[in-house]
Formats: sequence, C-alpha cells, structure tokens
Amino acid sequence: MRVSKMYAPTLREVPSEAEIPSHQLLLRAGFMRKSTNGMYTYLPLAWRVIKKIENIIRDEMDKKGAQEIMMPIMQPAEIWEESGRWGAYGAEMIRLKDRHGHEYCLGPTHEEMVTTVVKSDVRSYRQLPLNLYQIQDKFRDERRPRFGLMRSRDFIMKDAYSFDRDEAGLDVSYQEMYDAYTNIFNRCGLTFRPVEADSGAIGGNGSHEFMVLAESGEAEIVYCPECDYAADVEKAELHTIEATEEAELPMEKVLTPNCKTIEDVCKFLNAPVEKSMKAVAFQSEKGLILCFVRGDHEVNEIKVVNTVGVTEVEMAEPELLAMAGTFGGYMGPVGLDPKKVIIVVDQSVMKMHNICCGANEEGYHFINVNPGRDFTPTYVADIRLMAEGDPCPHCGAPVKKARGIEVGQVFKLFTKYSKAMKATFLDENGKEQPMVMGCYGIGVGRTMAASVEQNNDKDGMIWPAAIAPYEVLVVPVNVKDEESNAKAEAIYKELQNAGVEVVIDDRKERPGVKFKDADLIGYPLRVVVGPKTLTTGELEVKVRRNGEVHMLPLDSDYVGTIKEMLKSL
Ligand code: 9G3
Repeated sequence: MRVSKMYAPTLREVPSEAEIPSHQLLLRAGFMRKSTNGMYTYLPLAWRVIKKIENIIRDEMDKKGAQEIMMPIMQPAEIWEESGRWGAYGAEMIRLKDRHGHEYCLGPTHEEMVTTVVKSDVRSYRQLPLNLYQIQDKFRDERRPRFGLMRSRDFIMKDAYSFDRDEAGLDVSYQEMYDAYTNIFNRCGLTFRPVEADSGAIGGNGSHEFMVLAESGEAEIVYCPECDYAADVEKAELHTIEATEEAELPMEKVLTPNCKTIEDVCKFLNAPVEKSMKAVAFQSEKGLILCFVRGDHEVNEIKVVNTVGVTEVEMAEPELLAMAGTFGGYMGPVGLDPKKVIIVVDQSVMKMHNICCGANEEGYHFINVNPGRDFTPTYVADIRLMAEGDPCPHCGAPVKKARGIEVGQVFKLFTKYSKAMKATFLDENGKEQPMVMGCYGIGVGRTMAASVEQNNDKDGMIWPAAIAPYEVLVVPVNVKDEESNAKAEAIYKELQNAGVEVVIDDRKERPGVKFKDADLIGYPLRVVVGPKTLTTGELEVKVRRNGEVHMLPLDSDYVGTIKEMLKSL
C-alpha cells in the first residue's frame, strides 16, 4: 500500500460529540465515518483491524470445535412470539413489514433463529453437543447512541450458541468458550478481566463478562485486592448486615421542614444516617415499585428488576407517587396500600430497629419505625449496590472499584429457549429432552475501540501488531533524492515479499507531516530511509509504543530483525 493511494482521510478537528479517545481518534485518523446517528462506515484501515480481530476469533472458536454459519439479518416475528420475546422488547427492537404485510425485526441477537434451525434437524443425543457461531451485523435501536463504536445502533457481533444433552455438558461448553475468550482477548493485546455478571431472570452462577479495564468504560466492576473475586457491580452480592438488639420504641411522626435528602433529615433530627432508610421509586410493567435501603446505601436497579421479575424499570413519575399515596422526598413504607405499590426492602433494613424514614406526607418523617411491626414488605431481598470498601463476598477484605468496557459475555441459557420453542432431542432411553443451551457474544467493533482506549497517547493510536491495520510504515524522508528514494522503495518491496504488512509514504510531504500521520495512525514500527541511511549504512527503526529507536545495519538481515520485533509488539 502507498500512502498516496490509501483512503484514510484524516481530520484536523473532530466533532464535539466525540467524547472519548477511541471515538475521537478513529474519526481523526480516517478509520471510520458517521453515517447517521449511531451508525458508522468502516473505512479501509478500520476494516483491516476488524478482519484481523474476526480472524483471531474464528481461529480460537474453530479450535474449540465451534462451526461458523451465517443467518439472515431479518427475522420473522413468529419465532419471537414462540419464545415469548416479541412483546418483551419495546422500541429497542426495530420492526418492519414486507410487501405481503408479514412482520419482521432486524436481528438484535439470534437465539430464536439458531434454535429454530437446530430443532428442525437435530433429533438424537448422538448429534450433540453442537456449537454454532456467526460474525454479523446486529441492530438495536439504542435510545442514546454514544461513544462511537461503544454504543452504536448497528454493530458487529460474534454470537455463538451451544447445545448440550445436559447441564454437565453445558458446563463443559461454557468453560471452553470462557477459555477461548481468554485466548482471543490476550491475542488482541488487551488488558482485561473476566467478571461475574448478572444472569437476569435465569439466575444461577451462569454468566461472565470480559471487561477491558479503561477509565472511559461504562461498566463498573468491583474486585478484591486479596483474592480473585471480581464482579460487575450489577451482580455483586452482599451479605445481610446484622444489627444489635434494641428495645422497640413507639413510632412518632415528626416535622422535618426543608429537609430534601436523608442526610438533611438525619442532621436535623441529630440521628445517625445508619439508623435511617431512604427510598427510590421506579415504574415498571407491574406498576410502581418503592425500594428501601439504609440511608447511607444505594439501590441496585438490576437486583430490583430480578427480585420483582420485570423486564426493566424507570424512575417513577411524580403523578404515580401521588396515586399510590406518597410524596417524593418523603417516601416511607408505613401505611402504603400493597395493592397499589410493590414494596421492596433490602435484607439489611429488616434487621434494623427504630428507623427514621419518610411519612408519605410533605414535610414529615417517622422516627422509631420497626420492620414487621410497622410495615410489611412485598419482597425482602438483597437490593443494595456494592460500594468501595464493602467486604468481599469470598474473603471479607474491602473491595475496590474500577471501570471497564464489556467486550464479551458468556451466558448459560439452560432450557429457557429450548423449552419455549420445543427444541428437543431423544436421549439414550428414547425419552424426549429439551436441549441445554449457552450463548456467547463478542462485540467486534467494540473490541477495536477498546484497544484504542487502552493504547493511545497524545500523538495518536498505538496498535498491538496482532490487530494493527498495517505492521510497518516505510518513510522515505526525501522522495526527490533519487538514490535514497530508490532504496526506500527496495526495502518496501523486500518487506512485502517477506510477508510483512507494509505501507510506504510516497507523498511529496515534509518528514514532519509524514511522522505526525504515522503516529496518529499508530503503525507499530516506522522505518526511516534518507540520504543519511546511505552514508551511515544504517536503517532507523522506531517503535511506536515506547519511542525506542533501533539502528539496523543495511548489510544485516534487517527484514528478519523487523519480523522478530513485530512478534513482541
Ligand atoms: C432484543 C433486544 C435487545 C437485546 C436482546 C434482545 C440484549 C437480548 C441479550 C443478549 C444475550 C446474548 C447472543 C450472544 C451472547 C449474548 N439486548 N440481549 O437478548 F430483542 Cl431489542 O443478546 N446474545
């Protein structure tokens, strides 16, 4: 490739909507362009990176015996009705009709499709286990697409689905994918951590997310500095906090003027915040949900969703609160009608005594509220968000928090889809059994973006050689100097013949301009050839990652040395 011919239109100014380094740099260095909100065209450099990531994925998947297929991107409504999910997703699923009026969606994921394929052809236990995967565009109509490829509407996903005879088989398939993912992200040169993840309504310890550690990550993870525990904060389980015994005092209503937060109330009443409880109100398809945690704790939305068994929750509108007989800022569980509101109380609150909380009336709180005596929850559960310093659920040491980008997820589905969609097989005894399934995803574009988040500096991107768009850039410093230019062209050809992915910057530009572009695009190695090269008899090879310069004699096996250097980059 010649830079004079390469389609990599660089930008001086990036749009202000690009908030994070990967979004900015991928636009600035001419890797991609926005097509419309949340959709991007991958230009040649990005597409080369994507293809390399895909081929690493293919290699590791194939090594585990998974087989690649390709399913249509448009999916008929019927199969989603069969699984019960046509109605479960709202506007995030984009729906369309064909000329005959038949309904479809653009595939947001392919559990229904793959289950439909497998159930019609797999009859016997002898045909299992089976793992099928594809690498394909998905579409989800995100409410707020942002961060470039991190949260786009159109995105490339590798999705794999395993089918086993029983749970023991699923455990094996799951572990194989877990190991394949570890190899894939290592080969992509990422610093990552597999963490325990929320497995939603299915429950069990059936999900891990692969998190690339980065400041800009949208996910929050907790990890233990003393043992190997690590979890998505959405999943992190907390033990009940036991309270010391205490005599129950009579409940009283007190005036608490101008107290907006629980901290204000506690200050006003001169009470410790650990003896108070605060409320968060959500609305859902099952109606209003009021959640109560200790005053200094936070509510974990995902745990609430799982406890109540709803698909999602949103912050409740004030009108809803009024209808349920409460008032924002003064919400409490005492005197609420369980027919009008679902009351979810954190397990640790149930151990507390003589609590201070809202009285469902503007300007008033109750003191000396006692669970059981003064109110009855609809659900008692762990609904607390783990905070830094909370005890590790494995060893008790204080946990730490970090941010991460979720690039992969492995997930045990068990028989959720096979039962709903009647994907069964005949076991050794001729008995019909539902297949036991797993699903495994990798965000391919997101993996590229995550690599940029982890590998950049003020001058641009720094690609690990395994996924770099090209490995080496040859820079003739003065294309008008015939002799040295001819030498640069010869070295370019030599590297090309040796199988190195090489680019020559043949433009009539000043060296400074060429070096700036080289740093921006982030070629792992830059080889400079100028008149000086011929007089000293040495090539200058610069490593993008650490700025190290190596002088390689022209009469040495410099091609071999360059290939060797690339192996460690
Ligand atoms: C939908 C819409 C959005 C969705 C889904 C369905 C997320 C949906 C979860 C998954 C799980 C796995 C295959 C590979 C591994 C992960 N958002 N999920 O099912 F209709 Cl609109 O996609 N899928």
